[in-house]
Amino acid sequence: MKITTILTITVTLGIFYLLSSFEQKRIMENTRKAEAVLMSKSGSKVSGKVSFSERDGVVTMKAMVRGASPGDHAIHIHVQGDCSAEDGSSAGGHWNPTGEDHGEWNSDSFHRGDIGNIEVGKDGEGRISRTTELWCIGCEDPKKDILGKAIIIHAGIDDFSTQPSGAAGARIGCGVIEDKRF
Ligand SMILES: [Cu+2]
Ligand SMILES: [Zn+2]
Repeated sequence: MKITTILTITVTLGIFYLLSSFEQKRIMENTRKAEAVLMSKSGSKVSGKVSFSERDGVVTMKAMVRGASPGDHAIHIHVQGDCSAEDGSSAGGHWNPTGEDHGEWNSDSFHRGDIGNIEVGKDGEGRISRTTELWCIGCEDPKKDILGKAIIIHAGIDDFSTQPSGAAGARIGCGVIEDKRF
């Protein structure tokens, strides 16, 4: 191989490496992350984690629940980031910064905390994900900012119609949404 060919390949690879590390850095700097670690409430055995990441104005949520009974369980963002009460009541009502009625996610009227229902299998595990421009992580717009709120998992199903909270029953899991800087 000619020396010029080797040089050309080396320089090209070097440039690719630099560009990809710049791109990596750009993505890291433009990504914010938050997380809620779920603790059991009302005598349940629920655990799990809800992670959020925001990039270019879009928030992606991934929730994982363990130790719940098989079937659908309501999952919401509640307004107070306080899981201290044994029944989860300290988390307050649904996060509803736009003053709408309770409802199904992305319907005509819904709370910004109305994530929906998480389907739990026979093994007690369930997952749900959401991608939205309606939330942000620490942007200080009170209509969008999810930091410092609480994730609540309920014993029952959200019927999407009963006011103000979908008749979802007891609170069996709770976690505060906290900033997670890398
Ligand atoms: Cu709830
Ligand atoms: Zn609601």
